[in-house]
Amino acid sequence: MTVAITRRVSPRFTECELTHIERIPIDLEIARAQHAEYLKTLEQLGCEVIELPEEPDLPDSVFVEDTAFILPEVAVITRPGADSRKPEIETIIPALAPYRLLVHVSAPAALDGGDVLVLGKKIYIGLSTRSNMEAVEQLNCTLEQYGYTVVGALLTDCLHLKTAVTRVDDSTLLINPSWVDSSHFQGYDLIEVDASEPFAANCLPIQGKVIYPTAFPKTQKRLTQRGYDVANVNLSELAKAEGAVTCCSLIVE
Ligand code: CIR
Repeated sequence: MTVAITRRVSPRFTECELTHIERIPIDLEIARAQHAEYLKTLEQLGCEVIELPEEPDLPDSVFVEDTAFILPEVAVITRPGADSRKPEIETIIPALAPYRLLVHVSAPAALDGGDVLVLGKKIYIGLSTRSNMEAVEQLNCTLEQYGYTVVGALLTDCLHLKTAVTRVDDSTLLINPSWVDSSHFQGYDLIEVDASEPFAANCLPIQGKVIYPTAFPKTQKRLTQRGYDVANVNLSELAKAEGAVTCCSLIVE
């Protein structure tokens, strides 16, 4: 059974962190309704959805992806780069403990889960405003015993590595080559986003389907033309907070 750990939208969601986009009004009720649809999609794809209670004082806490990443052997609890987000890990630790041995990164390392792209035994960390080389070094030490190599990848103009590139399947990545150097990913089949849809590189493959925003029809066509079966979700209000489809769940296979 695939488990998806999620968290309800905070009542203070409209006070979210923003780095690369302008603040525009967010409708909290629409954000909550869209989040509920996202959870329904996960359930329809066969996930057991765990919904953690809302965090009244943590605006970005719906974006649980940033608090951890999960490998077959262990789960790594991150140390989020934004101070407002550091307390988010406290309730993620007991939520993940039943599923995996937990390991941690510690200061001076900073790491958002959105910067972590796991491709087999190679783990890419986006060197962003949120994640640093100390995290790469610590993870290399911690995860070497399980056979992983951890490398940093420079980003330009986007929040997280997974804003710029995500896995579609074991051999295929969806990428915006303007935001991350595609030469990191030689050997993979790369699907480039349509140039008019720079935020289109974030997708969530689950149980043979690809959860994907309704906002990027041109890039979606590139996925469907290659035979991928897309499950659409409208996350327009969460996108105003710089969130996307991977950000709202922690997937435990
Ligand atoms: C932040 O700036 O931290 C949030 N407003 C957005 C986080 C999105 N998370 C993700 O892409 N993994």
